[in-house]
Amino acid sequence: MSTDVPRAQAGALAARVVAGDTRSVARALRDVDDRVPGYLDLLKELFVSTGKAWVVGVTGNPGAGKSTLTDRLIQALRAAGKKVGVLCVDPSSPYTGGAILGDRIRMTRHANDGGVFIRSVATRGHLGGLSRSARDMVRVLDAAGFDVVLVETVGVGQDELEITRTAHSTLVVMAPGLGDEVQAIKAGLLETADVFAVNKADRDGADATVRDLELMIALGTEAIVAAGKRRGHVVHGGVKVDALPDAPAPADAPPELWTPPIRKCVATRGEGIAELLSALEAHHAWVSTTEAGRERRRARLVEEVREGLRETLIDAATSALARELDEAAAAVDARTLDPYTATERLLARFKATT
Ligand SMILES: Nc1nc2c(ncn2[C@@H]2O[C@H](COP(=O)(O)OP(=O)(O)O)[C@@H](O)[C@H]2O)c(=O)[nH]1
Ligand SMILES: [Mg+2]
Repeated sequence: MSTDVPRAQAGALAARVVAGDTRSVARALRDVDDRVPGYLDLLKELFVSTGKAWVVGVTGNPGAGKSTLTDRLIQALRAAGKKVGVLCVDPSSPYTGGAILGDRIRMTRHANDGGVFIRSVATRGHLGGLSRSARDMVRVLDAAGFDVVLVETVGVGQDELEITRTAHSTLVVMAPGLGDEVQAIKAGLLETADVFAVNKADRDGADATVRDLELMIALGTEAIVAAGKRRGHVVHGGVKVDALPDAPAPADAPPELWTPPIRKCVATRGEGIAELLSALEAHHAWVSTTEAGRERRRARLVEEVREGLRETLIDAATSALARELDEAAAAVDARTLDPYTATERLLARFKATT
């Protein structure tokens, strides 16, 4: 689908999105997801109206209960008068949409609620990947005035972890008996998680899962604090944070280090949801008010600009130097030129053309 979105129309559409017009929000999300010509103009217009929504990522193994829990969170947030946008993101299955269909079925009770907007996103395989699409779509919902945007991923793969970097707060959903404990360590979930939900607490093994997590978190925190003392910073959520000159001992956790709380719940029965939401809200407060939280948000925007620059430069260089690039590659292949010199020469040529 490639409907054209001329510049002037982008401004008009942006205004309708900011006014909260549902149809325009749907249209804007589609344009951004499909990257129709002019979608960047739309995002440029919208950016000034963003930065207000609280973005919550929901990740965890398939079947852990993410969608059921998301449905409950929507319910609780609606009861508190919040407008909620939801993105269900599936990086694994481009067009089948099987998992996503299931996700949406679990949230149908909100279909007629104007304060809830649910949209599915599947991978389109374009450059920059799904995490960029997800980030841009979150911006549309943010600009449209949704107080909270929930981003549910299908699983916990590398793409999904990347997507959760869009979020201010990431909820990792575990369930007993899914082999989650091992998975958590493998996927680096400890660094990603801001809050853990141990769902299906109506089943055996929930307490064991909680204990495993507690142990992991305690060990992880000690390691992080120790590393931070050595290197002068602490690392959390993949972001370097400047530590206070005299970082306190692990026992009394430093304020710049968030320790993820664990909450048990039974999503199907709606048990433990209020407590889970409070834990998430506490994290939101931490992100919003502490220097470490501010640094984390700033670092992400800086990274976004860097990424954009990297892409733009690569595009410009490869199109300006198409012939030279081929020649250099052939020379390297023939061992008449080394790749280091090739890179230096290409850079020099590119600089000369600009
Ligand atoms: N026993 C039990 N089953 C649950 C609970 N939460 C979700 N389920 C079930 O687990 C299955 C997977 O849930 P779903 O929300 O689709 O998981 P997702 O793949 O992580 O989104 C469904 O059949 C749910 O009804 C729970 O708290 N207890
Ligand atoms: Mg799901």
